[in-house]
Amino acid sequence: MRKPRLFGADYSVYVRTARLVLLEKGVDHELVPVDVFATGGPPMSYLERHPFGRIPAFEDGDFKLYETGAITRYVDEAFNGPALQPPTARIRARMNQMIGIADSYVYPTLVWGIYVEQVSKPASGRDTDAARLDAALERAPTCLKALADLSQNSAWLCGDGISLADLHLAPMIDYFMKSPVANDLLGKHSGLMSWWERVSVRPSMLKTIPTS
Ligand SMILES: N[C@@H](CCC(=O)N[C@@H](CS)C(=O)NCC(=O)O)C(=O)O
Repeated sequence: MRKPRLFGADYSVYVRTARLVLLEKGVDHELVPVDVFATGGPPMSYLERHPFGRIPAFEDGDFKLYETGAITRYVDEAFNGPALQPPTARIRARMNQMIGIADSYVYPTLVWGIYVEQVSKPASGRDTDAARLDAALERAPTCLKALADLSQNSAWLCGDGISLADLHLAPMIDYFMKSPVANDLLGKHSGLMSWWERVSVRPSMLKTIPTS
């Protein structure tokens, strides 16, 4: 039976996004462990799947793919299950815009700049890079305001139905929400806060809580 394989670790926001999409589509799949942060990096053989050594990578039969945005769109289009991309060009463009914002601004700012510097590094005995944290704290309001403005208080980020935008952003916001500044910053946008309360209890989110 067709059973795609996803390569990566459950701590990764991008692996989680791909898993969320597979789960929301109801696609039976296997998660093959690859730890990119292991001492010495991922196994050399993994570079054949992903020459940049990042996670996730994906395989559906003889079709191999890397880059989360490509994986999630492929899974949405190649498998049965609820459509996760809006049917109209403009709303789909909005969704792709939000995914671009997630990759270019939200991930480096809210995950690496704030969560990693303020929560993850101190928890593992490493020093916070104060300059990096300050820069992220300065940029965070712009990230959140952009998402709030574009989502316009709708139930999901692109309207009435859950889409790839929600599934790309939810794992990033989940790490961000563990930082002490998050509630105040997100609380300035009631629509986004309601979205977070809705998406964070989705069965797919609860099934993919990082264990490491
Ligand atoms: N552009 C890649 C980004 C994936 C990515 O950055 N994954 C992180 C884990 S969340 C990673 O592999 N980091 C390893 C590293 O930076 O060396 C995608 O969309 O899949």
